[in-house]
Amino acid sequence: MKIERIELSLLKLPFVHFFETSFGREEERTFILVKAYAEGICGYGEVVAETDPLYSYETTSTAWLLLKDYLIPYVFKKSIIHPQEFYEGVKKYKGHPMAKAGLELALWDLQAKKENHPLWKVYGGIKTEIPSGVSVGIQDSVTQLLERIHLFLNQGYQRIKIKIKPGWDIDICNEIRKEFPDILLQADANGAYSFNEKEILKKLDAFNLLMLEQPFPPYDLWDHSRLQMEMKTPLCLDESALSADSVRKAYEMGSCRIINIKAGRVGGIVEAIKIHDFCQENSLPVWCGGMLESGIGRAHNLHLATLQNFKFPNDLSASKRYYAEDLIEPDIKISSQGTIKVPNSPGIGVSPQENRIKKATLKHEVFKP
Ligand code: OSB
Ligand code: MG
Repeated sequence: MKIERIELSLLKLPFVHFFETSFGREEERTFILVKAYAEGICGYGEVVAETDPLYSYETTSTAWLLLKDYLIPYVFKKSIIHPQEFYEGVKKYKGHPMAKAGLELALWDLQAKKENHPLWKVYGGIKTEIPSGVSVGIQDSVTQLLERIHLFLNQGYQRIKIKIKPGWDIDICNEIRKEFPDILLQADANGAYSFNEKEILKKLDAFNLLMLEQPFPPYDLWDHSRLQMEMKTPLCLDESALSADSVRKAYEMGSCRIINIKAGRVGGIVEAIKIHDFCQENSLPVWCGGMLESGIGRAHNLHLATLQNFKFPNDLSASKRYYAEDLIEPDIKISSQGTIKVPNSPGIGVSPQENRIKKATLKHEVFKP
């Protein structure tokens, strides 16, 4: 398929409720939307890089630069391009997985639309409904946090993930367990602890957590493996699970017992599937993380989560949990059983709304061969 045009848009969407992690509080999401056109079809992808380099070194500006100067020119240089080919071809450029993933996702959507199949069928998924969990940020008070947990449980979410940081950890888990002794509960530190704070983390073993996500900073595998030896709670890697190769090393070192897969973090669907397959062969369960994507990125995540080894509720919540008006129709809904139906129309299977995209656009650029 010859790509005739690629468009980048920088969009800003306000959250319905602020989202606070150990990095700080965000009131809105700014991200890059990628559109790739061929034969009258448009494929959509989303770059998960944020405005500031807090989750990883990438930002919306670095991703825009990589796309403009390297990744888009590569696509135009090749006259026929399959996402797999794109993955192989841009490997030579070091790093910048989020920029690569955004364009690869657009090529996957395009490919699936051309084959007239929903994405999940194109890459071999097996599920039609995805178990849904919700990631609850740090709140102004424990009361507010408990209220939000109540709200989400009433909406049907199968598990609650809370964000922790030094000072918002043990006491918070204690309060939650007093109110909700039996819910599926997990904690995500986004790398906020250092190894010399491990005695605090070990206290989390008292709360029967499903997992503890990324206690130590990104890129680390060694300290995670030392902590896992001393904790019964399974550790899960997010920021440190950078590629199939780093996941293999994490497995061999015993750095975790669970892997959070995000196509954006690892450079796209091809790498995400490699991680999935490696984990499946080695009995390491995975689940699908999120980066507060718009409905476009989230639809991609839903398709990915249809693969067999996704074994836990995912950070895939309903549109209205994030945005007053999502970019797609129909919006993503959660059933009373706490699941989300995988769209079955071709490609991502949902319809991006051009009028809403336009309204949210801060910057736009069109690229042609
Ligand atoms: O660590 O999983 C994370 C959002 C932005 C950046 C990092 C993370 C998150 C979330 C939100 O936890 C998950 C979601 O999209 O629902
Ligand atoms: Mg995380």
